[in-house]
Amino acid sequence: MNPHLVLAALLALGTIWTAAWATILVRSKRAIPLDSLERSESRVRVGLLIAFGAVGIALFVLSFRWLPYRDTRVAEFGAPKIDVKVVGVQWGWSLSRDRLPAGVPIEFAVNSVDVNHDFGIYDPEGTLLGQVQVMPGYTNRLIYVFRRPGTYTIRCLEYCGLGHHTMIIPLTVTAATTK
Ligand SMILES: [Cu+2]
Repeated sequence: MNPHLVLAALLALGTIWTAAWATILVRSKRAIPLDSLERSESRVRVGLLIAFGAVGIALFVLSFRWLPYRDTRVAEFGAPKIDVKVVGVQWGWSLSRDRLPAGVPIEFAVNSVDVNHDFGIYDPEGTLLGQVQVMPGYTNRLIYVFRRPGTYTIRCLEYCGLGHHTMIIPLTVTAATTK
């Protein structure tokens, strides 16, 4: 998500919030009978509650398309054409293949044989492209399409013991489609 959009949304919500409370403050200075003041304040509170609830629910629903779950990844990248089995172990990675073609949806099926790890893929410039939790007894899935060939890097992103920092291996992405 564009960080400037997030900032703009936060500023807009903050402005509305501040304006709403400023309005309440200004109105509360008028000498009006206490019971009618309480009634109007409670009306404002209920109105604000409904308004912010509606905005929150709308943002929650709109954010579904960014969820990194399998169905949203398939919708974004297409059905995976290559499966790669990944096993994390203290302290290393085992991949069923370490040469992959660019431009093809790839599904990494990720598992651990001991403790929790985290499977992170970095591009040749060191930017994190995607990651999933690596858990014993559960296969987590990450679908990704490499846009260009190069030497990518897999790193463990969850501290998993003394040798955690050694869980780094290269991943070669080739231009040609090799199955
Ligand atoms: Cu680790």
